[in-house]
Amino acid sequence: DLSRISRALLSVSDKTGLVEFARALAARGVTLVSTGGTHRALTEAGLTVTEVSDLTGFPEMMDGRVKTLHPGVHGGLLAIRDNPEHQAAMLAHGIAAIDLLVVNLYPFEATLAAGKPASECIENIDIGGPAMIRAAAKNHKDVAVVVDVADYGAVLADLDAHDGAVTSTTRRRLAQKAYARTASYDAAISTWLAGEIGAAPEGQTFRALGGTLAQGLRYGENPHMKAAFYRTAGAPRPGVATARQLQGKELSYNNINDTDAAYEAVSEFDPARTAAVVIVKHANPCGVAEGASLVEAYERALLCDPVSAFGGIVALNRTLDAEAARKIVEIFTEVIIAPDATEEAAAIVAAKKNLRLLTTGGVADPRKPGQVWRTVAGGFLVQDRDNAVVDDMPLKVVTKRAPTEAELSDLRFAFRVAKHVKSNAIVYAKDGATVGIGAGQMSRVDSSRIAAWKAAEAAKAAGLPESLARGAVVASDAFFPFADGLLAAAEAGATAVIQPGGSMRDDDVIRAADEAGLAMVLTGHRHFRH
Ligand code: 93A
Repeated sequence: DLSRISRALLSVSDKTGLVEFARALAARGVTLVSTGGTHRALTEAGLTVTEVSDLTGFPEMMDGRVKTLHPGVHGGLLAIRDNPEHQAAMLAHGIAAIDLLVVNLYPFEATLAAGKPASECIENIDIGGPAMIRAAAKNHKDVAVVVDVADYGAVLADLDAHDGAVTSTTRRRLAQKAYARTASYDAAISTWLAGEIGAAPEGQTFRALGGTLAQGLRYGENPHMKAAFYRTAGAPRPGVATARQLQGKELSYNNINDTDAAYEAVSEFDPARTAAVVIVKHANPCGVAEGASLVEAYERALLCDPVSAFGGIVALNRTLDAEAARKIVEIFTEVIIAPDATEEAAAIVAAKKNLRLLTTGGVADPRKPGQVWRTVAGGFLVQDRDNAVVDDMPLKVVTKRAPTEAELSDLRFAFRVAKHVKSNAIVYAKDGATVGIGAGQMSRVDSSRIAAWKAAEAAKAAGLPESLARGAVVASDAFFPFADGLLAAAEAGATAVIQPGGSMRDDDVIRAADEAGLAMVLTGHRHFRH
């Protein structure tokens, strides 16, 4: 699996480390070939180097636009060494094998970043370089290709360890990196051109990120913003991107975003264990409940915040049945999403022409690893999806009083929901239903107050004398930095608390919990969601 390096072609714009690398290659008996500027740099350093025009029989021409685009170069890169016909062709046409290609491209990205005029950007679109890189990478069984100065050392180390050869492992790694480089290079050019011509996002730009266009959208989060919906490659996760829309208006940008939030949340509830419903508004759950049936779960979820639920997204973890459908269509709802729907349920929903009904074929696995990403100005962030599930966390009781079985079950429920509420998240729950949710506040104590206030409002709406927070449990997505948030919960009538722990003031918070007679468990896992 070793391939000996006899001849190397070097053609680099960034000449960092070039002379040292070339000298080290020459010292190991490698013949050097290079293009104009690279050739100049090497001969000035006293190295003996063949000019690429000797291989092609053509001078570099058209301002260097055509210098390596020739069978004398590409034949040497692409010929399969143990193929007799390829060998014969090389012999017939006087083509010499190239075993190592060292190329870094015209600095298109840097030229663009420097704010140079379009003509200069265009002149810095490398054609011959990517062509050679792709040729060498395709033929990595026989050829090593280096596109990054950082790999010079590794190649030399291979040559020394393997008697002047590069291993197949290294060649494959380098080939993968080579295609990644040409892909990102072309993506940069395409993105720039898209900006130049004011192309809609459905253009090439986003395809370069690995998505295929699922749907052009009327507009984005706001009507003045163009938008599109892309599907990424890879194992499909049951959810809004793969769902079948049985009826209703076309989904909007915000619908898709909210439906995703709702379905990811409801997928936390194993349909074999319980029916569950999540109602989402503005990407936050405003009611989540388990129930003996979907209709029961829906009614209990709705009770949490009937005002916000108006115009919401309803996600269910089991096949939508007629009973649940009948109840859901009673109020204005934007989207219903479920693993499936019975014929009768679909017919009931059909009475509401605009209401979208989506079926996914199953719930998503909350534990499944994956990546999520978001853009920042000038870049993007990638991270693992939060696949931590409270059932897998060893819960640590830190208060004098341990939670009762019923409290423990609600604590788990509340923490499961808190994972899907924007930080700072505070969730009150009772008997497997949320009764107050505080979301997205900049201070935890504000979220605590809002959640408690919501629980009081929900009681009023239901004509109940007492806040729904009374006798409920409470979950916090991250630790309480001070006792105040916890005290707000105790005041509202909560009896037990679940939170990650890990604050400098955990002792203060635990003491306050004990003084208020609360039971508290720590999960050791944080569920930030920003
Ligand atoms: O203008 S090109 O697209 N035409 C070519 O045939 C060609 N071959 C190599 N640019 C080409 N190159 C690029 O020239 C290489 O990718 C490298 O970035 C640069 C090195 O040129 P020099 O050795 O003259 O400095």
